[in-house]
Amino acid sequence: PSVIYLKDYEVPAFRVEQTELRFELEEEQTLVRSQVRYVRNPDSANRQHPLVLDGHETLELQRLSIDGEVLSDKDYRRSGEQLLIPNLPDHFTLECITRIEPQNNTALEGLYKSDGMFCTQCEAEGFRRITFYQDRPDVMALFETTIVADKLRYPVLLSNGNMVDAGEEDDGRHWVKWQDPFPKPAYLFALVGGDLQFIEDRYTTSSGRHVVLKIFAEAKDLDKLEYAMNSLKHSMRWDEQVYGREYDLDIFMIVAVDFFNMGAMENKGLNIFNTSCVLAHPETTVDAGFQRVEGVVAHEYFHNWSGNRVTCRDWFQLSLKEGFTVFRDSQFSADMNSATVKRIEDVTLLRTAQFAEDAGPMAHPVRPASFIEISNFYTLTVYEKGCEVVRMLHTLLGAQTFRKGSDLYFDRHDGQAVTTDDFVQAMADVSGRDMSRFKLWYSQSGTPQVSVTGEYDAQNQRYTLHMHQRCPATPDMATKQPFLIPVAVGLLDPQGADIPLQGGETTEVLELIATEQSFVFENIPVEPIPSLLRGFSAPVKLKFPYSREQLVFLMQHDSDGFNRWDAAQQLAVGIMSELIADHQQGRELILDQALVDAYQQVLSDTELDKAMVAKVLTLPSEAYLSELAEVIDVDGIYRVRRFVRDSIANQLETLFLRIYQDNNSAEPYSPDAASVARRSLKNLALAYLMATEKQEYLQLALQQYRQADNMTDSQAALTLIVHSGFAQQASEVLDDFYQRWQNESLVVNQWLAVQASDPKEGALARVQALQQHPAYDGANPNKIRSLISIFCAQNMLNFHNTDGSGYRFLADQIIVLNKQNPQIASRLLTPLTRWKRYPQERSALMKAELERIRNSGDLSRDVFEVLSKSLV
Ligand code: B3K
Ligand code: ZN
Repeated sequence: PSVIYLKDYEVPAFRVEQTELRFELEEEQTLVRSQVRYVRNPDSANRQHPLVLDGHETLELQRLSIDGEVLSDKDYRRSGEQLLIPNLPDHFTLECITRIEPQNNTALEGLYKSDGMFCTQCEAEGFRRITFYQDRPDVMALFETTIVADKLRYPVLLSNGNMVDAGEEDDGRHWVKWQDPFPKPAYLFALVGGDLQFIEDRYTTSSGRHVVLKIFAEAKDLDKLEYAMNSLKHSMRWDEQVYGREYDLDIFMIVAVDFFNMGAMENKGLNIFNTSCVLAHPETTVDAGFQRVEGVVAHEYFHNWSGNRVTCRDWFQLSLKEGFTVFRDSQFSADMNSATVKRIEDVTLLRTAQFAEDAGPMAHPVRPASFIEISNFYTLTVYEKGCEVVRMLHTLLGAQTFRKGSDLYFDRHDGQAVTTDDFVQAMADVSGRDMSRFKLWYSQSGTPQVSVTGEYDAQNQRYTLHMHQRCPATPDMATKQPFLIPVAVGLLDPQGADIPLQGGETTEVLELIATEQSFVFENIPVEPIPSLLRGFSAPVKLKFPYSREQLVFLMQHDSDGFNRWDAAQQLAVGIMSELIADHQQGRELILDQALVDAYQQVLSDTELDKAMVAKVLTLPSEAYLSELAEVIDVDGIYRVRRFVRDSIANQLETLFLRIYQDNNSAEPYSPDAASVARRSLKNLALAYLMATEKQEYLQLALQQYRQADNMTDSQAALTLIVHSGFAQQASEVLDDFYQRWQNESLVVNQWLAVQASDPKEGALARVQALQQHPAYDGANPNKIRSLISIFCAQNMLNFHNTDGSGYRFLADQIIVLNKQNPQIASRLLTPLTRWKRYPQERSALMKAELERIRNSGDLSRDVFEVLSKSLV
C-alpha cells in the first residue's frame, strides 16, 4: 500500500456539472447507472491529463460510454483502484453501468444491507464501491438519483434533497426520483431502501422556511424517536441563534440503522444514524445514552453548514469540518445541560484517550501530513483535539469576534471545498491578528507539557508566574516549535476569593508563545494561590507544584467549576501514584486522610450541583492512570484504585447511605439535567456502598434493580451486582435482564458490555461463551464493540492477563475482521498498539500478537497501516 501526502495535492483534471444516478435494487445484485457531465478544469496544471476515476475492486464494470459511444477496453485502463480514460474532449457525458452486491458487502462501506434494508456510508471513500467516480471531496456536483425496487419489500426509497417524482412499474416494482439542489462531493451521497416507519414534525426557520422533519426506523423502534426529534428542533433553533445558520432544504430526514461502523453520518438532507445514537426511551436508554443522542443529532445537523455547505478540499483537512463541528456540538450540549459537567466529560475523554493517542505509534497532527488509509484518521486527535484547537481560537478572540470569523468563513466559502488554513484566515481577518504561530496546532503532533512555578515578591506586591513549555517527540515528528498556548489564570486570596486582575477581571488569558516566559501581576496584596488553565483553556499537560492542602483549598474555593474538579483529580492522582509505588515496593497501603476529608466536605456541601459532586467523587479511571504512568503497572493500578475506593466507602458509609436515600426520588423519569444529576449522584453513592460488600447494600441494589422504572437505575444496579462478589445474585439478575430485554438489541448490547467489563477471574472464557450466544452477531459493529472492545479496553486485569490469553484472543478477532470489516478491525487493534507502555513481560506478548497478525497475510490497508506504524 502506498502513502498519500498532503504536499502532493493537485486540483482534479475535471470538474463535474451534474451527476445522475439510477439504482436497480435487487436481491442478488444492484445495477448502478451513472451519467456524469464532465468539464475539463481550467485550473488543472496539465490540459492533457486523463480522467482519473476511483473504483473499488468489487465493482463489476458492465458498460462505459462517452456521449453515447461505447468504449472498448482499449479506450481506458483499469489499474488497482483507478480507471484512467485518456484523450478526452473538454466537455462530455460519461455513462457508466456497474454491478455490485450490497447483500455481500460486510465492510459496511458504500451500499450495503443492514437487517434487510439497503443503506449507504460513503465517507470517506465509500462512493467508489458504488460506481467509478472522482471520489474526492473537492469534486462537487448536483445529484439526481432514481431508485427502483420491489414495492413490498422496500416501500421507502430515500436519497438526498427533495423528492421530485415517483411511479410504479407493472412487475411490482416502484421508483422514486430525488434531486439535491446543492452541489456536493460524493461522500455526502446517501440512499436508503427498506420497510421503514417514521415520525414527522415541522419546523419553521427564522426566515420563514417551512421544513418537514422525518425520522425513520423499523416499526418496533417507532416509540423511541421522540427524543431525537426534539433534539433536532433544539439544534436547528440553536444554530440560528448562536451561529446565524439556517436550514436550507424543505425536508430533513434521519434514518436509524442497526449495522453501522460509526455513530452517524451527515449526508445532505438524509442523515443516517447508528441506532445507538438516535433511539432513546426511558425504559431502554440510560442517561448517558440520552445525552449522546442529543449530542450526535446536533453534531450531524450542524454539519449541514460546517461540512456540507463548506466542505473539505482533501481528507487531510478532515478536522476543518470535524473539529469545528465537535466544538459546535459541545457548545450546544453545554447550553442544554450543565456546562461544567460537559467540560469535565470532554476533558476526561481528551486526557485519557487523545493524550494516549499522542503518546502512541499513530500520533499525528490535527491536520495529518500523510496517510495510507484515511479511515484510520477519524481519530480523537482530528475530532477532539481539533475541537480544542477551535475552542482556543474562541478563547483568544472572544465570543463576538469568533462569531464574526465564523460568519466570514461561511460567507466567503459557501459552496467551496477548503482548508483549515482558510478557516484560520477568516479568524485572522476579523481579529486583525497574525495567526501563524497558532497554526502550529494544526501541523505539529504531540501533547505539549507546560511547567509553571510561582514567585511572590511581598515588598513590591508582585506575583510572577514562570512558564516553560516543551512537546515530546512523536514517531512522526522529532522536534517541535513552541506553540501559542492560551493559559487562563485566576489568583485566589487566602480566603478563597478571586483577586481582581487588570481591568477588574478575575480570569486573564495569558498567551504563552515562547519556550520560556514569565508573566507578572502587579498590586497583589497577599501571596495568592494560582488557579491555572481554567476551563482547560488548552490541550496540554500542565504541572504546578501544589501541596495537597492547596489542592484541597482549590477544590473548595476555585470560582472555576472545572478547576475545582481538576484539583480533586490532581489530589487523587498524586495520592494514588504514591500508593502504586508503595504497592510495587511491597509496602502496606495507607490512604492519606486528606482525600477522605476532602470527599466528605464535598458530600456535605449542599450548595454544589449534584452532577458536580458525582464527578468530583469519581476516582481517576484506570485508563487515565495508565496514560499518566511512565510504565503501566496493570496490577498496581487496579489494586490501588480498588483499595482507595474501598477505603473511602468504608469511612464515608453513613454519608453515602444518606446521599442515596435523599436522592432516591420516586418522580417519573425525565432526562433533564437536574434529574440526570440526581441519578448520577445516587448511583455513585450506591457504587461506594456496594464496595463495602455488605449484604444490606446488595439488598438495596437488588431493590433498585427490581423497582426501577428506567434503564439508568436498573443498569447501574445490574452492573454493581454483576461486578460484585455475590455470585448467585449476579447470575440471577443477568438471566432476568436478558429474559426481559432480549428483543431490544441495544439493551442486549448493554448486557454484553456489563459481562465483558466484569473484572472477576475467568472473564475471557465468559466473553468467548457469549460470542456463541444467540444474542451475539459477529457482523454487527455494535455487538463487536459491546463485547470485544469493552473487554479489551475496560477489563484491564483480564485483558492483560500475564498468560497472554487476552492478547491472543484479540489478535484472533482482528485476523477474522481484517477481511470482513477492515475499519472495525483496525480500530480494535488500538489496545495492542500500546505495547511499548507495558513492562517487558506483557510488552513482549503484545508485540508477538501484532507480529502474528502481520504474518496472517492479505492485510487490508487499514490494518496494515496501524500494524506497520506500531511495529517500528
Ligand atoms: N462524518 C462522519 C464520519 C464517517 C466516517 C466513516 N469512516 C461522522 C461524523 O463525524 O459526523
Ligand atoms: Zn462529524
